[in-house]
Amino acid sequence: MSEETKEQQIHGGQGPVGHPGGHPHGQVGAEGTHGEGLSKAVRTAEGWHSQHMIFRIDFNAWKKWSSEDKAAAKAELKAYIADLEAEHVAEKSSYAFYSINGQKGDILLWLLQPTLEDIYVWELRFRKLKIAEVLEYTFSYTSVTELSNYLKNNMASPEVHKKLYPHIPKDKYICFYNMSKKREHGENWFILPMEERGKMMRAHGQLGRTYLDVLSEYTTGGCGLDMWEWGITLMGNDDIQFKKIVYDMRFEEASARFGIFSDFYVGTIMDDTLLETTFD
Ligand code: 76R
Repeated sequence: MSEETKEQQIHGGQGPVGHPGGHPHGQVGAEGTHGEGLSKAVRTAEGWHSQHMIFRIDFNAWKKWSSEDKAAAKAELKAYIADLEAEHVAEKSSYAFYSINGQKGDILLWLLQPTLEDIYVWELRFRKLKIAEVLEYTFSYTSVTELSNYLKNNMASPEVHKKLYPHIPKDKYICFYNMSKKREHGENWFILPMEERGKMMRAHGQLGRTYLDVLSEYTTGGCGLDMWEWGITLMGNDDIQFKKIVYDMRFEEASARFGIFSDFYVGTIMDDTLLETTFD
């Protein structure tokens, strides 16, 4: 099978969000056809839709609830999470539910679903839960799992499939943040020649891979969907590794010269014990 044919399968109908007739921009060769005046877009593959949502808990309101109402709200929340878990186990979608440290919010719900509509429906269900009466949004990020082909991946390989349709682990800790790349006069990622970007991304990938025994990383792309160009989600059982990888990457050219970052959201998996501690 030629690379081109594999390529078309990725963009042309394999998996839950494939476009049956093939997406017109998804069947280009190694590089995109747009922006040729300056430089060429890298080819990307997309998978599930993604939405990170951060909520703050209004504890003043929560404390006023009766213990019956609290118990009912927790049971309903647990049933919702159990429904997400059932889809996750069946590999139809995935999700993460974590606490968040600091004052940027208290809980993070990350939904990965085949379509934008699926995300919306799960989000609606969440917001109609009784417990949502004490939750306020502090941040949300809508994007789609993305793998760019700077490294000339075999887009039909199982590794690529795992990146696009991830089975999110139940690791103890999460670190989520956004990144964009500079588009400033004199320092503009998007007008660099493909070759130069490729060189930087290969160095980036090489460094990244040295961390794969201690964490997982998921890149989602938000161009045209949200404010930031990418969302980075790191998961692992030792949060210090988040610090180490992000620090290490600051010295890599791609991040050092071009990286612009959002706030960082870090927290702990919301298991039954932490859920009880949070909503007591
Ligand atoms: O190995 C591969 O085939 C994929 C190579 C790869 C790409 C194309 C890769 C690997 N990344 C890619 C793209 Mn990444 N990544 C980040 C951050 O904090 C910072 O300084 C940067 C935030 C981390 C921590 C990280 C980790 N990566 C991207 C992109 C899109 C850029 C573009 O298209 O211009 C961004 C914004 C980004 C940012 N990266 C890896 C990692 C790790 C751990 C890996 C190796 C893991 C893996 O391949 O699964």
